[in-house]
Amino acid sequence: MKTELKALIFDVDGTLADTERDGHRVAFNAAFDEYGIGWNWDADLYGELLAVTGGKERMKLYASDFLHNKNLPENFEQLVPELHKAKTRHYTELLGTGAIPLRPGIERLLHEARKQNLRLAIATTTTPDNVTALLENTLGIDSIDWFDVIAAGDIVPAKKPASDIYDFALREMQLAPGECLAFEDSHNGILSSMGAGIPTIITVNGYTVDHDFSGALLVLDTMGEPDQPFTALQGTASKHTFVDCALLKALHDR
Ligand code: XBP
Ligand code: MG
Repeated sequence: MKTELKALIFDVDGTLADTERDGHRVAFNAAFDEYGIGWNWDADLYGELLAVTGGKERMKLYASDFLHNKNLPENFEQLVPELHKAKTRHYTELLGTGAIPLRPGIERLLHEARKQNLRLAIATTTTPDNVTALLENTLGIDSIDWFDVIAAGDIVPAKKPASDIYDFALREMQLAPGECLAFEDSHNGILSSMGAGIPTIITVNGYTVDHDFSGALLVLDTMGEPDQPFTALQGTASKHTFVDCALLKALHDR
C-alpha cells in the first residue's frame, strides 16, 4: 500500500529565497570589513565557496584552499565564530530591510499546504536566527509556528551533504521518509535529503543550475505561479504549470 503524503520539508537558502549572492555573501563581506581583515568575496568566488555548506566551514575552506593558510588574521581559528556572529548580525539586518523576497510560488504553496493539512518543516545548514528572520520578514511573525520543526545550523554534527539534518527533522516529526517530500536547490542539498530517503523536488538558481540532480523527482526553474509557469528541466509534470498540492500528491504517488 502506498504511503500518504503527510509533510513537506524545505531547504531555506536558494529554495525559499535567493539568499546567497545578495544576502549571505554581502553579510560575509560586511563582517570582513568590520574586522578589517581585507577579504572580499565576489559573486563568482562565492559560487566556488558554496561547495561547502555552513558559514564557519566556508570561511575555513577559503583560508585553506584559496589562501593556503597564508597571511591569515591572527588567531584565525578562534576568530571564525566571532566573525560568523557578526556575519549573522549583518545578514539578519539586511533581511530586516526586505532586501530578499521569497522565490516565486513559495508563499502560495505554503498557504495551500496548510489548508490541506500537510505538515511543514525546515531542514537547513544555516543559522536558526537567519531562518526566523527570513520567515518573519517575508511571511510575518506568525509563520514561525507554521513549521512543526525548524531544523537548522549546528544542531546536528554533520551538515549537508550528510543526511543528519533531514534525519533530525524526520525524528522530530515522527514520520517516515516516504511520507514526506523535500525541496532543495543544490547538489549538496539533494545528497542530504535523498540520503535520508526523502523523494526530492529541485528548484535551481543561478549558482546551482548545472549541478547534478540525479534521482530528483522533478527539477524546475521555479515553483511557478498561475501566471508565471515553471520550466521543467528534468522529469515531467504532465499538464501542471506551477507546483501545487495536486502536483505534489501525483509525484508522491508515482
Ligand atoms: C546553505 C548554506 C549556508 C549559508 C550560510 O546551504 O550553505 O552556509 O550560505 O549560512 P543549504 P550560515 O541551502 O544547502 O542548507 O552562515 O548561517 O552558516
Ligand atoms: Mg540550499
